[in-house]
Amino acid sequence: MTRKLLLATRNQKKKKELQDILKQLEITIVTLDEIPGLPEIEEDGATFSENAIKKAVTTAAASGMPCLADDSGLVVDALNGQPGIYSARFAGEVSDDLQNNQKLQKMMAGIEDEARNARFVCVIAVSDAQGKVETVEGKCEGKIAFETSGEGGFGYDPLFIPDGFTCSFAELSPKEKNLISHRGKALQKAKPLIMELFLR
Ligand code: ITT
Repeated sequence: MTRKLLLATRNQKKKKELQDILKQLEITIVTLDEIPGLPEIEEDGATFSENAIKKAVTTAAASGMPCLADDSGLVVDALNGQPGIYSARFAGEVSDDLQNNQKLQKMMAGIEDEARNARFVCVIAVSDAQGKVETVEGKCEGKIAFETSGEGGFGYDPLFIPDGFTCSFAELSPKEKNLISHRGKALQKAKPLIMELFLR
């Protein structure tokens, strides 16, 4: 039997990270781009977990395939947890990474180094076509930099200095980022859930 898992994301850079981390599993990864006609999903949950579950369950039901969804974002202490679940559209409904980073930098202006703590959070939901769903979470603690640096990664990576490092996520290689990132940690926890899907 072919083991096929559908990744429910439209973010191409997130998709690449998920594919890289999952490539050790002996399963075929299929993405939304390969399956036309699947619904757009409104992310209207109040938590990362609600959004990840909605994306995974709705896509699994519509495609008839087991499905993995990621809801993630940056939680900044000095901004009372913003941008949080609104990370993708922080600077407006159609905002891009550059605009989101500029808004974050502006809101963090004048905040001292000791008060710049933040973390990336990633919730992964894994659902079968019948809607049986489980979630796991990964976090990566760090600080918001004063200036952007690096060209790699995506989203807020140029402004995020992970704990134990002096460079930003955007200056790490994909392999280095995946080893310590919120997504890398969540996916390590998700691996047994994924394998279990195919034993049912
Ligand atoms: P899908 O819902 O289609 O997966 P999305 O980009 O809308 O794509 P989310 O709603 O989960 O995904 O929002 C995630 C946002 O959080 C993302 O657009 C970035 O702004 C930020 N983010 C998440 N993980 C990140 C990472 O590893 N590095 C930098 N920014 C990240």
